[in-house]
Amino acid sequence: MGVLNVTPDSFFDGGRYFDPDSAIAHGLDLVAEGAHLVDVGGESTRPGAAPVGQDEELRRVLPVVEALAPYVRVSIDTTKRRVAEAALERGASFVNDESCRLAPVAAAAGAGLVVMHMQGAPPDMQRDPRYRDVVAEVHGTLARAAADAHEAGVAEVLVDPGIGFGKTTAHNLALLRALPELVAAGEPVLVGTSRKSFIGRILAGEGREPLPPDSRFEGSLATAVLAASFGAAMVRVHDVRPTVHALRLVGEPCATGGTR
Ligand code: PMM
Repeated sequence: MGVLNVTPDSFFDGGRYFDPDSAIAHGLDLVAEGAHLVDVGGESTRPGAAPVGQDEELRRVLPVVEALAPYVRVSIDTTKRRVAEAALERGASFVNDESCRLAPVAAAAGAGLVVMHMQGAPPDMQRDPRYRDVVAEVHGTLARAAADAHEAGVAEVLVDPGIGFGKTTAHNLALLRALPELVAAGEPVLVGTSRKSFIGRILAGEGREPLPPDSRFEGSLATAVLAASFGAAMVRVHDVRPTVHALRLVGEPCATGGTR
């Protein structure tokens, strides 16, 4: 899944693809680089981001969804019902639902659905996230959300532990280590670690300023490889070409039985 944020303020690609023409061109590049799905978002969910009104979000995403849909599966990354509905009318076929409230919308359109775990909401979710048992709580919430989505009539559901959404570095690492258990629960798993701050924190070391998003590529690739080798069905990334190349190597020895 290639990330395409049509926003001025997303933490990594914010402002790069804010006008529709550059967003569409970048989306087509992601397809050429091997993305199976392009995730179009019009509202940043970085911690502390300002909310965006519905009309503005529609204005940002709809031309991009419409232009890309003939070439690739498009998912709409939104928490707003009307934005999801309008994007599905314009050709999107997946809803990336961080709010876990949009299953009926996906079901009505025959679309796929990502259900993602988030504790709190972007304005303050990183203030002091706490869990008694992060793995049990996140996995339990996702199992219920996936069951509800199937019940609502969605056939294709992906579950996503929501790395960085109301989680400390320790919570994120625990969830990554527990991916084999989440995979074993039976729903296909999506993981989004790309360029996130826990990578910058780990690379900088204890007590130092996290490395900035521009310096988190290798860490992102490492976590994508880890997620895929733990059985994740999809990874959500900004850097599609190198990730596709790396994941081809993860799949190859198993797929061929190691021919060389
Ligand atoms: N992360 C971001 C946005 N949307 N959706 C899913 N399903 N999973 C994620 O991990 C996720 C997401 C934040 O990253 P961005 O600002 O680069 O889009």
